[in-house]
Amino acid sequence: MTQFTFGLWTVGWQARDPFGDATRPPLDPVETVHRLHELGASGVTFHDDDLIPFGSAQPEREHHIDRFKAALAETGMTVPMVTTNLFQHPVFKDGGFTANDRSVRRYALRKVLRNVDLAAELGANTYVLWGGREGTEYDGAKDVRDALERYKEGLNLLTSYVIERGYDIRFAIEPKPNEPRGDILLPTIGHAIAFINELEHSDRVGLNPEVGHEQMAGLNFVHGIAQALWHGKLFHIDLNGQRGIKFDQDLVFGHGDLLNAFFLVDLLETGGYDGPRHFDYKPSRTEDIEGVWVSAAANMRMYTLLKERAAAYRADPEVQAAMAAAKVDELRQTTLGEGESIADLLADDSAFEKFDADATGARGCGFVRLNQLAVEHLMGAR
Ligand code: GLT
Ligand code: MN
Ligand code: MN
Repeated sequence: MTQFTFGLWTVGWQARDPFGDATRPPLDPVETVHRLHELGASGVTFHDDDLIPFGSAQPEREHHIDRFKAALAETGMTVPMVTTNLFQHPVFKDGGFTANDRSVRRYALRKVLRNVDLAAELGANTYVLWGGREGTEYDGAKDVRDALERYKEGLNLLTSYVIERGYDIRFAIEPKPNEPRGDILLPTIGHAIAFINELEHSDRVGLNPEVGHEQMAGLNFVHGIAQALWHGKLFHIDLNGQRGIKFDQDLVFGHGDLLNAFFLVDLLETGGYDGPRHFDYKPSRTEDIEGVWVSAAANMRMYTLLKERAAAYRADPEVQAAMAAAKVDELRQTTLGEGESIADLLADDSAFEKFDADATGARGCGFVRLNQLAVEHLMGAR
């Protein structure tokens, strides 16, 4: 059974945007746990402030945690991932880990550490860091090299902390190119991977890529995920939909670039990712509370349909023949033979002197035929 999870902030979004007020009432996290469970989800995720309102006193804090735990126990829902809100309160207007103001950075770290303890208590093994406010509008406002040093310092402290405490927790950075900041640090999967390689305990740090965030930058999400898998860095994933290069839409999964979603599911199902299929979407502002649950169910239904169709695509003998004709599997063969040296390659005249580049260049690759078969499977036409 596919493990589907949702952030409390997704269905709980009241649809307040920069231009308009909320169109829906607040949702009680306890109700969210029950409703998502009924719909077939296996777990929930949250920011500290989604569960415990910012600034709550200790007894209040405990009350919120206790009734949430009771809902989890009643339903058997899990909490595989937890994260921190370092973007809402005005104190974080210039970021958390990379704010120019050092006291803000120290406060941000304390806020995260407190919530990491709660994450461990609830059995979460992934802790997401989305640095939406870590960035600038003006190039002179922040020295990016200093900001990256401070980001690194923050991550090194967090990994040391979980190791010291013996927590089974890994951190997952979530890249985004812009919004709410004009330019956000670690804007893409590629930037984040390069950054992770500079960290002290880099094995404890990976990625939580979001479909729409890469697509906002015009990038191919399937390629990004494939590279993250190749580096062993796909720790978690945020599934949703986005229609091209514009503001972050957070549509239902598959309601954006459907063909890319098809190949994404194919990759997740065959590429060795065994983490939760986590939906980070926003029920559109036009929907009422009933529409919220309809859209939540739609995410899981889309994933399941795409999974079925991707499996049928792979099992289709015509697809297998088209893949063979397109030499998809040949890319798995090493370019030099086993034990073959550069000297051997240089001595092989069939590789160069006798190689007919014109004839090979004239041969079609057959990729369109293969893609048409994929689209037909996706459409249910086969
Ligand atoms: C926020 C953001 C998401 C992140 C969440 C985790 S918060 O809603 O838009 O992409 O995953 O902090
Ligand atoms: Mn988003
Ligand atoms: Mn996200």
